[in-house]
Amino acid sequence: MKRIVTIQDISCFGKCSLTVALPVISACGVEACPIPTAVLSTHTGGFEGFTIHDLTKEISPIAEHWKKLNIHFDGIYTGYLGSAEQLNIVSDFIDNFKKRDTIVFIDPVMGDHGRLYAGFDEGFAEKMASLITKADVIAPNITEACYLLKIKYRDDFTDDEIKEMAKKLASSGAQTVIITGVRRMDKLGVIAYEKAKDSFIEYYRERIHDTFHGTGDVFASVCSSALVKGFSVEKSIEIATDFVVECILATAEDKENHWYSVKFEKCIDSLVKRMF
Ligand code: PXL
Repeated sequence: MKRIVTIQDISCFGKCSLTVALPVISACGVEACPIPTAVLSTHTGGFEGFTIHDLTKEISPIAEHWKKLNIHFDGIYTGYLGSAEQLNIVSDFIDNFKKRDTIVFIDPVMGDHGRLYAGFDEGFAEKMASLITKADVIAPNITEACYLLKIKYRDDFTDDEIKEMAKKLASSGAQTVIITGVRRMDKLGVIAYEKAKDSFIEYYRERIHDTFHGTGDVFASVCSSALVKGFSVEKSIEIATDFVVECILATAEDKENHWYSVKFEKCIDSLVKRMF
């Protein structure tokens, strides 16, 4: 069985980061080992008065213990990281644990819809741009791609402009750049660039005119698991996008009560069927 270490926060209510990654990676048939970087009462996307307890100091001791145990990871998947210090520690973690057959998948979680999430700034984005040079695969949304490249965000980038962004990001390191959240009239999907093939992948599904938190984490959890299991980039993107759409469809009718994330639990059975 393949094994992924996933490094991100645990937001106890709100279904994102680790509360998505752990069940979804497991459903894909991949062993999931979490390193929680912070404990929050909820995610930061719409709840007032959330609590946060930083766990930066725990990361290196966990890594040192694992090093002594000689634990091997087929995948290193990082999500929401809260500080420049955490980016440095994660960079060291990659140096210590990346073997020739390890896929490093970095989701540079920083913002969406043209804005950074609470607590992030341009300085953090600059440091994230340096961390992604160590990735095999990165999966920024368009906002994050803009911050990584220091480009002004627009909501009307053409396909060619997005392809150019993907190619530029790949030139700094990652073999595969998957730009998520590409919106077209009635479609939503991804544009990806595979450096080794010098070719693009575009995959679209119907666009549901609602936005939900946590869908980036759902996408990254499925996509990283599929890649680690040996699915092609194209197939991994397809399975991950289809699953996100299914989760959104399963949630949309109850958006009032379930505005904080998607009901991915309702769709786990179909994910399992795709992954085995
Ligand atoms: O889904 C990304 C994410 C992860 N973790 C925390 C967040 C968010 C997005 O808002 O607030 C704490």
